[in-house]
Amino acid sequence: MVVATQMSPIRTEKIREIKIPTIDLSDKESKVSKLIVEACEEYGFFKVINHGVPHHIIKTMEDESFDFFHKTLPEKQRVGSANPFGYGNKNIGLSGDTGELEYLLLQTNQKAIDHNSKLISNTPSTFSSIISGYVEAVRGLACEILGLMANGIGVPPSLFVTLLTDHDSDSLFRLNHYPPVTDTSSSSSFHGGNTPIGFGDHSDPQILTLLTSNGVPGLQISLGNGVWVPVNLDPQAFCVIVGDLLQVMTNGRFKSVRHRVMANISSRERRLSMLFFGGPPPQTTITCPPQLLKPNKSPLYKPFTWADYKSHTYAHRLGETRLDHFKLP
Ligand code: GA4
Repeated sequence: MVVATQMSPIRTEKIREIKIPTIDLSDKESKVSKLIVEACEEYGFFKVINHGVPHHIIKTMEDESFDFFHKTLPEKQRVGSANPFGYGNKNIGLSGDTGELEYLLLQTNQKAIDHNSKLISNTPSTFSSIISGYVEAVRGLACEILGLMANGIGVPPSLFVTLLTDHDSDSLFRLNHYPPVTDTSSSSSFHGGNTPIGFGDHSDPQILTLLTSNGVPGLQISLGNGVWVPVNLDPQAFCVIVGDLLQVMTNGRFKSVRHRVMANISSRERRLSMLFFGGPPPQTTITCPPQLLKPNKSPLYKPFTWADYKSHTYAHRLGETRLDHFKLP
């Protein structure tokens, strides 16, 4: 059912309510792998509950994040401006994109965590162990989900899972803070619509993303053709977002879903989201393994390394469909 239409001088957008798949990972009776595969094929997006990441790990990370964002601007800027890693305020990426948010974007290796903890917190060793605890727990969940996906499509789990467990895996951690926007007339982030944007329409370049938030709304996923679906997320769940690399590795069977965050104009509360982006080691060649190529179906994309794809990503705007550049004729 279409419940609202936002008039836009540039494109017609419809907001639709659908039931986003919610998968209970503790349900050993159900065909969890099959449900995950169906969700990746249809939406490139699903929620997981009973995922095994202890609530206190999520809550402590959330509290630490709010502590950081409550600091003064000069204190936050001590982390260094996001280039692309560090503290960002309304600027996204390196090509001039903007949104109504502030964020921390960090690499997940221990050296980077230790270095940044000294700049972020007054108690760096405590902060470092909180962030490492969170990242490792969520990486574990990402590996479990990748293993279930692999099972569901009939390839050995190690084919996917080792990409995130490798010592050089290139995963990122991001904290996004969307404060309430009270004066929309001062926003420069309309992106052609009537409502300011928190984080513009894009797909994630990595393999998969795990997102949790404090329950304040804003996230929407695209069904294509200008139809957007709001995602209501309770803080006990994770959203799983298929990234561009997984789309290539499954030869287009799984969809890397476009998503966006509307600016926080409807709530007085602050929206916080915490995202783990699972990426492989930079020199990994990304291609569809032969066992996943269906008979009579040729590869859709030419092989490329993750390092190549990242350079391409950072040389372009947020909203671009980057995989088009790697499509085979
Ligand atoms: C989208 C997913 C992740 O948040 C991110 C983003 C990155 C950034 O903010 O630095 C990018 C964006 C993301 C895709 C296009 C480029 C790069 C901003 C941007 C304009 C950290 C990532 O890996 O790609």
